[in-house]
Amino acid sequence: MDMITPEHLIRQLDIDEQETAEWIAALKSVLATSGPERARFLLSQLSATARDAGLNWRDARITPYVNTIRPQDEPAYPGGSDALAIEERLAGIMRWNALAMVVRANRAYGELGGHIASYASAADLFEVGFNHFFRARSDDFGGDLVYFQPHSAPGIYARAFLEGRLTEDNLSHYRQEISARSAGIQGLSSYPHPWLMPDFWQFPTGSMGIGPISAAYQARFMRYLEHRGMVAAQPRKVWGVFGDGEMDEPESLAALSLASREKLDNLVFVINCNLQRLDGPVRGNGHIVDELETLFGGAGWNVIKLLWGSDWDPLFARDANGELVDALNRTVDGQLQTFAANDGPFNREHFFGQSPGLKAIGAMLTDEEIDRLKRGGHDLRKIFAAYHAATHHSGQPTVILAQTKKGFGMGTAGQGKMTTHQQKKLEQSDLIEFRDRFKLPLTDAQVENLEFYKPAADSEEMKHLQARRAALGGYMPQRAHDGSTLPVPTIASYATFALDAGMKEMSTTMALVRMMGSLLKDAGLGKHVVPIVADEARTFGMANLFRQVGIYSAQGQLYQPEDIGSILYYREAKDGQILEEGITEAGAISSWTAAATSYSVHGLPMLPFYIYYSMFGFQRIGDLIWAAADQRSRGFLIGATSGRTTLGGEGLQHQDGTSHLVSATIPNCKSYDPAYAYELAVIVDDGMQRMLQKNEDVFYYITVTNENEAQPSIPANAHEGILRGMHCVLPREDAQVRLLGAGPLLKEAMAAASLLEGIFDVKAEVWSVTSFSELARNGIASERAQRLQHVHDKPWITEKLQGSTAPVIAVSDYVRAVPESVRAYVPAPFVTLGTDGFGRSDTRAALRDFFEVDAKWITYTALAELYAGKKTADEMREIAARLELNLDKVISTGC
Ligand SMILES: Cc1ncc(C[n+]2csc(CCOP(=O)(O)OP(=O)(O)O)c2C)c(N)n1
Repeated sequence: MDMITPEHLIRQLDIDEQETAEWIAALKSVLATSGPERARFLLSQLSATARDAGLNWRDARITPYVNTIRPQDEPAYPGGSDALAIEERLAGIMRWNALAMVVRANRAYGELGGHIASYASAADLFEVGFNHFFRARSDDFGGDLVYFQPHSAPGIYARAFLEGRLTEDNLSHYRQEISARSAGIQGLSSYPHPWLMPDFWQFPTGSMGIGPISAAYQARFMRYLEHRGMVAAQPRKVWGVFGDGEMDEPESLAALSLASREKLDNLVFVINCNLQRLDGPVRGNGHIVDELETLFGGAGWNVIKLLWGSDWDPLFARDANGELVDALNRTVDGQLQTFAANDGPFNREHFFGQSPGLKAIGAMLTDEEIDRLKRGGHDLRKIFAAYHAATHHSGQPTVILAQTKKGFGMGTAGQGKMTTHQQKKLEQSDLIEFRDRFKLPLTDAQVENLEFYKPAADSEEMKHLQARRAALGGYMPQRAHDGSTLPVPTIASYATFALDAGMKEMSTTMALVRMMGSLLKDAGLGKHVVPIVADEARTFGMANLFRQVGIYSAQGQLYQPEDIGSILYYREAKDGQILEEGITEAGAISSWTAAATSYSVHGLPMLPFYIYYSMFGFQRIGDLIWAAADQRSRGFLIGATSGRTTLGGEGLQHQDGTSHLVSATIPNCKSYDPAYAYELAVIVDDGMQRMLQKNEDVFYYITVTNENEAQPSIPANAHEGILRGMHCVLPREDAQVRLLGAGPLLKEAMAAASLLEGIFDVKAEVWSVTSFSELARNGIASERAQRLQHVHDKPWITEKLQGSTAPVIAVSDYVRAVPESVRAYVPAPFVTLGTDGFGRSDTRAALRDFFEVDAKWITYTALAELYAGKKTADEMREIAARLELNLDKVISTGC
């Protein structure tokens, strides 16, 4: 324990202790006589003087390793010591039931997994929240929102069991959702998943990092709704309880400056600093709490350290010369973990045994008392004080760094053990120890059988628990879906220009922005539309919206914009409608998710359009989109500047050839790659009908491009095909080949049809494929229905292509796997062309030649299929020569 730390160095540097003491005494006297304001003023004057003298001094951001809130500043505990005692008993019961749930499941099926140690460390943090702070939504209050640490889910179920919301049957089916369902029971999902428990969980947090960033943007979206007058301004809070290990995820820290910049005092993070993650200590050789204090404090958050329980207060009171604080400052987390894993005598010897002064402090306690010394996050009184301070703090978000013990109460079996994270089995002796530790009224046999424990309804505990929740507005978590709808404008009101385009030139991006501009003006729907961008509004031609609906800014606009004279000036406003997130796709999608779930979270449907560079969507932030899907989001994701060969010059890291492959894997995401503005209009209309009118839990991914082209008007009877994935745009009854063109490459297919006819006298039919994934899903469903139920409905694509064996050539601006997904349902020879490989920067024409997806390559491919076995290699070379194609191109797949 002989470590050189800053505190050691400070002591060595203190060449005049007498002088130091005088300065400190002077400050204390100012504090006592003139108060903290005056003290703060004097300190900043001193700081300014030091700066002027060139001292280059800055206060360290790390405060001593003690509680921020002093005992004398703690508020009284509501209900006094009686309530405290009941709540401690309740926390013990929650712990037991959570533990029993996990151990039971694993006794029966060893593969189910689950966690005991995380909730064991977090139980008190949750319980104080549930008993005193987390307010449910009611008729006149919007409710607080809580993001729960995912692997603490068993504890949340345990509470719902006591509240009467879950039954023993539910608890017995923890992590057995499928078998539960076949028994007519709601199983309990491993982690918070609204998709699986739609009446219970609100926010999926199972993927580390998603919870923190989502919570921050959720708090910001709440403000956005308030500032725009969409919901009443109420003192609601967004709480997030997260792990200290989880803070290493970049997303966890990504929104810290947003939260402080926007003064989100409706946001409280509680970081459960049990000092351990899965493999071992989070910062074995340092203090994670100090590191987080620096990070959050530096970002402008109000930081509350909640490190030690009330039983430490008398020890600190005895610590006149700071030896105890000094020892805590010096004890790194790895060592604190060892202390947690060992008993009183060990701690007496190795912690209090470090110096005579510490020994004397340790002598105030028995070994048993040393063993039971609580960390702050296990002391209801201290937790209450921290939460109380957080909820009364204004102007800044608050983080509570709550020090706990991982596996608290799991005794020698698990507390503070390196391996405790994954422990899901306990010996009988450990279970008995746990029972005794938390004074649970269970017999040995009940313990052996892992029986769930629920006190009688008229017991003190149950009455208190119910009364507290009633006082806080009801149970939590609870996910609402009240079925409110929004009026969907007629398609003619915003998209006539696209439906009757009459070969007018425009890109699909322009068409989308124009539709959105009209939707924003709609009297009924308009104010519910939320345009979201990550610093690309100008790229997508959205600058006109700056002026039209304004950019949301909590502070309004404190400057005169340089372009004030222009009609499209950069207008920021407190009631602005656009969420301009800056360069953070992760942040922008978090805003989108908040808006896309507002129908449930706030009972207020919104319609978000997040428009972004398609390459920086599913590829970059796919997991956040997966979480949005779990959360039953409803809205539009618009992948702009899409298409590997359509984006042109931007090159390898910008050209997206894969997003449709990923989006197709998300069950409730409907993906479209439209070619024409009228297709886009039909898809947007369908999306609004399904999401806003029929309340379907789906969302839409639509790729649009920046390539200008002549837009035809909508042909008759195209509607169903557009939505189901393909419709015919160039019918030919006696077609010798069929060309399926998707998105921007439809025009190449159309040009190929002309070449085939004009040069080679081959008749080609052309189909516009708006969605390979919808076609494939339909194919999979039909195939299964045939196999299992002998239902012989043909897939849409089969139905459309049957009756001919003419070869089918499909071309997409995405990798070939996208069109390949429909191969099984094509009743004719089938060839796919796509853009596999790395992108390049060049013109569209050069890229399409390079990837072999342009009109000439489509033509050649169609002829190669048509003439297979009929023409020699030389004859095919001749054809290629006529098309000016080089069949010996060295690079054929873009690699
Ligand atoms: C993105 C992601 N990576 C990894 C995991 C697996 N995982 C689940 S919990 C956990 C450790 C969490 O440690 P911490 O945040 O400190 O919480 P504790 O359990 O210690 O309270 C890990 C690695 C995950 N769920 N998500």
